Amino acid sequence: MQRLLVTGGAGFIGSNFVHYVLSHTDHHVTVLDKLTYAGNLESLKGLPGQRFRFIKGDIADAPLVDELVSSADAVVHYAAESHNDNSLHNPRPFLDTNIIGTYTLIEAARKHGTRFHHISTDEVYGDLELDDPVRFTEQTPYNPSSPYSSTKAGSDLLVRAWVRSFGLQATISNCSNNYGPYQHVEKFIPRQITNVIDGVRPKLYGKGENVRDWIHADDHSSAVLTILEKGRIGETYLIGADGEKDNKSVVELILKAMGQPADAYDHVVDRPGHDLRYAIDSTKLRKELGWQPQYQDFEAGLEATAQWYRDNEAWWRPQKAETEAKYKEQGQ
Ligand code: NAD
Ligand code: TDX
Repeated sequence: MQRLLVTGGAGFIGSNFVHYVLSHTDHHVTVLDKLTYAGNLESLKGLPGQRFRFIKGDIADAPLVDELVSSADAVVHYAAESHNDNSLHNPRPFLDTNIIGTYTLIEAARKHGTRFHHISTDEVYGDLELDDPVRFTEQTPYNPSSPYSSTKAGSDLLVRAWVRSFGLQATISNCSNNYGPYQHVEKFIPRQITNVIDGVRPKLYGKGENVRDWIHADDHSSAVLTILEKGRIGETYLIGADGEKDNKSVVELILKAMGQPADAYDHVVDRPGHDLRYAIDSTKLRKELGWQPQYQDFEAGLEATAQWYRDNEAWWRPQKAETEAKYKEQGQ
């Protein structure tokens, strides 16, 4: 039986992971989360009290982190400032959390000899051309574009250096774009689903040609658990489910799933520095650790996600008006 410390467990992917771990293993989970605008305790409702506890706090708070890491068998580090658009308008919190927060955690993990898994993103590799025959692999050079992705790249490099210089017992995973329940309404898919619920037309940045490689959050969780159990220390694993789609097609599928005409969307101002395409080659994870994604039908997954937002309006409604007001200021 393992005691896991999950940072950022009140956010989108972290909360999905906590639900997944508690229903698929006997592990005990402690969540450490600052409850920023992106954290929501409602995402952690109904979990078994004997195997779950929540601590509100900052991953950059060294004494708190030291105490929690000292009593954990493994740390799974999801906490981050995660939204590219926010990073373009106010980068500072991205440095504080993604860089200093990660540094604080790995210092504690090295002191206590604790197993550490660092969650990262494919965005550290920059972007690909639409017709590039090659996808990202573990060997692709780092080339991040935004304040968000550059701080995630920095945090990955810190973890790699701590492995090499101090023998930190760490693995790293870089995953593609996630979708599923509990995702904040600032993000692309939930923003458009909740717009349609509100009778507002979806907003596509620029021409909508940009490609993202979609994976269901549960498939991300199963991959992380696999790496935690079987991954080789010091290794990086790319996580992806062969889910490439351009943004225009995703909006059209959302409109279809929600009974609207396929062209009922608007084009808005593009994101500065907008990465064109991400695509993951997850051969290493599949071959070496035997992982497989379970959600192969993106359209069905999207329909289920749209239904989740219809059924859980009380979860997202409090964030919607403020999020849209911020986008409006930016012409988006
Ligand atoms: P999110 O913004 O939904 O959640 C982040 C969580 O971290 C929130 O609960 C927030 O309160 C918490 N947090 C922020 N700063 C903190 C701090 N200083 N101390 C403690 N807690 C803090 O993010 P997400 O989309 O769930 O992403 C989680 C992780 O997965 C991030 O590391 C992100 O880079 C990575 N990732 C995300 C995606 C994606 O598609 N969303 C894809 C690949 C990797
Ligand atoms: O209203 C929108 N319209 C639009 O066209 C929004 C919010 C986004 N977009 C576009 C921008 C991207 O091409 O949709 C795509 C997805 O946008 P986001 O949901 O903001 O995700 P992205 O920038 O791709 O980053 C996400 O995946 C990688 C997560 O937010 C990151 O945390 C993760 O690292």
